[in-house]
Amino acid sequence: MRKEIVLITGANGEMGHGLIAHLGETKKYSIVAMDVQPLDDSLRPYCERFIQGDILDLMLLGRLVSEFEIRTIYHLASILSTKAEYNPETAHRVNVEGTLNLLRLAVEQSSWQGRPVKFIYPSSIAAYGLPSVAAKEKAGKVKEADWCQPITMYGVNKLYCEHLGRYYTTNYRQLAADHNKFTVDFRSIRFPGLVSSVTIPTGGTSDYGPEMLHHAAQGIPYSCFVRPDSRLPFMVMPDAIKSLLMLEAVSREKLTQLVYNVTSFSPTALDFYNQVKNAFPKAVVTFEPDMARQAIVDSWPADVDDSMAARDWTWKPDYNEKRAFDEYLIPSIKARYS
Ligand code: AKB
Repeated sequence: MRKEIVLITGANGEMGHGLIAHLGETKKYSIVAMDVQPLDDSLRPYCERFIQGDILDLMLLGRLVSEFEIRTIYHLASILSTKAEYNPETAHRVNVEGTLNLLRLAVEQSSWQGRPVKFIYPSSIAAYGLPSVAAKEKAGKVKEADWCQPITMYGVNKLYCEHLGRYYTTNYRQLAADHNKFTVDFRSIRFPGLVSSVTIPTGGTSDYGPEMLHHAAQGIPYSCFVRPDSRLPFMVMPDAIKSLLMLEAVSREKLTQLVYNVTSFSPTALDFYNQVKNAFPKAVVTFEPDMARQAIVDSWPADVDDSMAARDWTWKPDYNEKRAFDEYLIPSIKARYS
């Protein structure tokens, strides 16, 4: 008998930390975690197994199929927007071919089990691409189907993988006699910039928010790479984890689409600074925009419309801006660095 598990790729990343700690605490699932980097010691007790390896390694994925019965895949591994621009082709391999490998693994598992494996895929506001700051200001809350012309390799990869997930769910092997028998149950969330009190993201373009905060808490000066008036949607990690778990749990019939926006609050970089300065009055932050990274932020929406998630699976964030800083970020970051 193969053991029933939940597979989490990108386990040592920002979201992996939050998800593993949360699922691990519930003790409801056996977790098999995967990452190219070693897993933090703090997460090991929550995992049935940790596999250090690459999602491009087909032999490794093949061994997983023979050993485990995978109920849900949280495919969190990816190369983020800024890092992806330094080597777009490598990013494409990891972000797209890696996702394709996992979708094929999910299909194989579904067919062994005679039921669709759930495939939970964090997409991003990087899937959007607004052509100018004026268009961004005018667009307001962007809906899932609008402005899908991303300007980064990461955004292109995310948008395409959403389509791949839809294809595997509804049209995979559409000419075969057994079409639609055991395909996957793909569900995706387009996340805004994420902020965690535990980890600092690496290689993203919304990183100025969390970087400013973590630098200030450690008394390290920070040079912010976007203009003070730059506005992006953000969300704290507990809400991000909550949304992933809600989307995983909802019954398929309730879902009217496979890709959903979620959001919490939309501060400018200056709003972020004001929150940080309020909590850490000695913080030294300067604004020195990097034009190339600024252009990426300018192409992402200032806000997204998450009414479809609210309607289909009762999504609502627990944290607005005030609660996020006062009740989650500031107290836990102070405790972390004290
Ligand atoms: C990034 O900046 O690349 C990510 C994202 C918005 O998906 N944080």
